Amino acid sequence: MDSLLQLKAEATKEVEASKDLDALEQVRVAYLGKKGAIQEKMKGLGQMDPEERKSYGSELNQLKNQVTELIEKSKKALEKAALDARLASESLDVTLPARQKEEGSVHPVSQVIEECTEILANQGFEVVYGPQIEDDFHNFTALNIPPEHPARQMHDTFYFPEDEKGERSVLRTHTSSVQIRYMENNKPPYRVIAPGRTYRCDSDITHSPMFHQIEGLYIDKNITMAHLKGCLINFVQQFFGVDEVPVRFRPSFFPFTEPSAEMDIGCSRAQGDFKIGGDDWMEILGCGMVHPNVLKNVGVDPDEYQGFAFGIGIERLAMLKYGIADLRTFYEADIRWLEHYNFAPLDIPTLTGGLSR
Ligand code: 2NM
Repeated sequence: MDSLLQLKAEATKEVEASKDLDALEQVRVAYLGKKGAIQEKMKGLGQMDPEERKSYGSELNQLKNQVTELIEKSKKALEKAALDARLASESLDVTLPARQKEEGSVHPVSQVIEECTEILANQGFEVVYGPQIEDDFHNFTALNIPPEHPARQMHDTFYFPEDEKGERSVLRTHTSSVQIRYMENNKPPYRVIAPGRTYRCDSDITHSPMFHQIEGLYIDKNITMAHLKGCLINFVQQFFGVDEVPVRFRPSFFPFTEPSAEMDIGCSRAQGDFKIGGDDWMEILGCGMVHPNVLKNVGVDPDEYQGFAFGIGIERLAMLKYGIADLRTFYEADIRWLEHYNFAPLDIPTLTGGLSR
């Protein structure tokens, strides 16, 4: 009996000395395990006479239950202590400053498309879109571009392989094709702009095989070159944010307009710096009165309707307005470059998104 009391005293001492769950488990194995001290004593029961076995067995069982209870209690206490320690060490310091939220910014190409769209939408132009893969008719033929025209040649245009009908699709070389589609499907009068990607087989420091355009078209019964000039002068004044932008219109040639012109703005360029105003001229867009053949090709009577069209290169405009020196940087997808321009994302639906159909 004394040895059981001693065993209980030792077990109690060892349980109390267990500072963590691992140590406690070792104590449990030492006393209650298959080869533990209590189990060993159980084995001795067989050699005892019945009377002794009964009382000793009962004492032993009681001891076993007591030690089990002791260990369970200690286990709960240790688990709680471990959880408390974790809660204390992992607590949140709500007084720490918030981590900076990373926000995206708008690419200069998107920014300029939005700026142009806003200005022209205020002049009543509606935004339209069309496919980037075009057929020969919408990209060339309807625009009065003859079969032998150099723009159609392999080295200027990206052609797809011939289809079953022997026809070759192209990556559109301008967004005029969008306006052709619009005119086919709508009745004049109309005023539309078509922004988007365009492709030409050209790649050097000033040319990218993919670039962006915004083309405008205004058709009604009495639209003249005066409206064209008014529209574009107003456009550049708003775009560059100055009241007096010197402009000039130089005669030019496009198969889809007659007469055709190029618009220059007066500027000064000193040591790579660009300023509006000065004795220098910089070409910024092409324009003209839509050729009667183009109107006929889309089912509009040129004796009843006429109007103007223009085409603007977005990258060129962005380079002028924001002082971007190298065209190639537009397509490098360098986050640092984007952060440098840092155009804030609009949190209202953009005009380009909001006005499209
Ligand atoms: C330019 C210059 C002049 C143009 C013509 C048309 C259409 F479809 F109406 F015929 N859209 N855009 C045009 C006219 C484009 O880009 C330099």
